[in-house]
Amino acid sequence: MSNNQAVEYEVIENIGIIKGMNPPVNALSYLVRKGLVNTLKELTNNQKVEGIILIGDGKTFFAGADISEFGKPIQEPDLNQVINTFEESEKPIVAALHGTPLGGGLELAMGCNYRVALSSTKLGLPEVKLGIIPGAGGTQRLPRLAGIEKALSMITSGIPINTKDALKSGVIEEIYEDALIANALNFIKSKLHLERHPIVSKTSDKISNIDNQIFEVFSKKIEKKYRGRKSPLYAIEAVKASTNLDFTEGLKKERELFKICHGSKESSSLIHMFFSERQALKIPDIPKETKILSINSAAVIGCGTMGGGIAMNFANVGIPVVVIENSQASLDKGMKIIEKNYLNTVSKGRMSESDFKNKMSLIRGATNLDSISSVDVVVEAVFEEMTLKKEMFERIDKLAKENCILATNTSTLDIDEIAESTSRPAYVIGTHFFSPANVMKLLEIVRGKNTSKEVIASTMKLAKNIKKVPVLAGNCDGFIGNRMFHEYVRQAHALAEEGAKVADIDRVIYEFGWAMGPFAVNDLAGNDVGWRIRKRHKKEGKYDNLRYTSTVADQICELGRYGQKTDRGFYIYDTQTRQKQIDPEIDMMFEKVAKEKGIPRRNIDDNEILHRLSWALLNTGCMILQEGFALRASDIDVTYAYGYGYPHWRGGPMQYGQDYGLKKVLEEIEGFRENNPDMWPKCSYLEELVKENKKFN
Ligand code: 3H9
Repeated sequence: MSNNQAVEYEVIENIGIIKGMNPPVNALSYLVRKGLVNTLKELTNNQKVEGIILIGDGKTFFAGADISEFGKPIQEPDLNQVINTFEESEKPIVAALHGTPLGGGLELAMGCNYRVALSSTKLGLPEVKLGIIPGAGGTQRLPRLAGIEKALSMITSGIPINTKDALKSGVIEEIYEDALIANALNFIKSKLHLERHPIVSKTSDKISNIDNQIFEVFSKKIEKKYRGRKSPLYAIEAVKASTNLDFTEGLKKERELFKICHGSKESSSLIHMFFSERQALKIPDIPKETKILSINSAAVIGCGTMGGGIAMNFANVGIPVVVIENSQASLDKGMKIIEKNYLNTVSKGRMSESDFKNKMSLIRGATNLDSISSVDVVVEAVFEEMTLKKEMFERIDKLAKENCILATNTSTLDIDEIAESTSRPAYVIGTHFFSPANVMKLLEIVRGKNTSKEVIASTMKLAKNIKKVPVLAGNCDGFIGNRMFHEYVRQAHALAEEGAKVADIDRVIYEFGWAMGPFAVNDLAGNDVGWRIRKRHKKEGKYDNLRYTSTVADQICELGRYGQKTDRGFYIYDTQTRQKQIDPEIDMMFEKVAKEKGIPRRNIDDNEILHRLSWALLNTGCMILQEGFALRASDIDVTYAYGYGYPHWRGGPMQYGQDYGLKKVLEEIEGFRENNPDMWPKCSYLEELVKENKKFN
């Protein structure tokens, strides 16, 4: 029987079953909330019904509040009202969980008398990932069910737990391998004889006599991870309220803190990031029904730092992969590094010994290119040098089977030129992995002019399968990420030449929330990488007339100061601890170069440092959009958050500028342009947006 489109119910013998019908994830949108309350009322009035099962149709139990409703006026009943109605039900209710009961979904389940689950279920309160805190009783009910420590850990990390853990912590009462409804029916029937059923909000044994120190310990523990962020701290405060206020007052406190978070930039930025990441998967000219090539085996050519990391991605999801090197010695060295990386994870307790063995067994080494002949995808990860890559693709073309995707891992090189060295450019695509490739989430996928839609769609799908966040880029020098980064680094050097200290530039960027400042990043990645690219640019006659040409960056490379790997770069590094130390000599080098170039030196404040670096990214991002090398501004934000250590909670470089006000951004850029015309190319796309008072996309 149907109640409304979003919630249905049926009665089997003496049990009513309420079913959420809101695909794809049963988000608790207005119609669902209304449907839940109405359905419960009907089942309460139905004399035949003695107990109730709450379940979600499709792939999951309710995966949380409907995030797309955030920021709009809430239509009643709100989620707290729904949960109260369920908690006050005179007939016992069991929440039968599967998929991902997250956020408001888990909060609703905790408002039921019992919870049972399929073994594959993942339960969690991920609200901090959206810059909010659980706002429908999660901070008050979870501590009562699972204890303070578990609640703090789940709520501040946002990471879902598995059912074994949930059972042990008291969040659920039973686990089933299959037949969820049949098992839930038996479960609730076995409880009908009881006079009273547990109500989470009425219990208090797990929240009594708590030493307040635990909250300080947790605040300290998360300080580094959530640098600059507020919601995780508010979450701790809300959980603390569960121990020193009664349930109703605790809920009020939670509401108050939820509202503060809900209206924050932190939250709007993280929600922007959530939807942007999913939007990036949608390619307007590639229909949903495009054929996807199945990928069951892979080859990676080159087992250096990148190749090894790339191979691990395949093994991690059970795809057998052959890694190929040109000598046994290089292969052995590469395989040893892969093994060491996995063993590191084992030693941290994040991987079992058998899992390690299983992953290693999926990675096979070879020194002969013939090994690629049967695989579904080849990722070439040899040295970043065009002649070498072209030679390699000529050989790959001769050996790879029909329909094999031929991917090149490059950060800047022309995909079309590489594709031309094969007889099948439609199958050639760029896959720009970020180092360390087994850790970094971003995968910049670069379409050449001849890459087929099938190959693009299949590579996007593959990226998701290997747990990457893919962004599609066009084939321009540096694609999206590095083309922008190049301008950002150039700007950092200009600032240093004009008088800002290297350490101050890095400090401002770090304090803004980036993982590292531009100079520290270059030291980590290796200053020789950019040096090589600049030499290539020079050879190609690019950027010849520019006043700022990263002179000091070239000079330190000439001195062999490649960065962390040589213990010296823009900083000096302790060989053992990797601790960095400021080297005044570097600032003196910038001063000397400024003198030679006739650049006047002055004091530059933090605000100018931040804005020049931020708008250098934004202006270049706008150029990339104007030229069609990125599909949307939000794709650029995803690129920066997942590949460059940009703080997610600032929304990405484009969103940050938009929040600041594009008109003000443009005015500042025009001011900077007066001093440095060649650093601030005019971008008509940005100018038009401002003129027409429009936003990105
Ligand atoms: C909350 O509950 C607050 C409460 O404490 C208090 C309230 C008062 N809402 O990720 P997918 C869309 S906060 C709206 O590709 P998967 C998503 O945009 C919420 N839409 O699937 C996508 O749309 P499209 C706490 C949502 O299988 C489609 O569903 N909950 C929501 O890879 C498929 O998503 C969360 O934070 C939503 N809540 O992963 C859970 N969730 O197809 C957030 C998804 O148009 N969600 N969509 O691009 C997730 O983590 C994953 O989506 C999930 C499924 C693991 C559930």
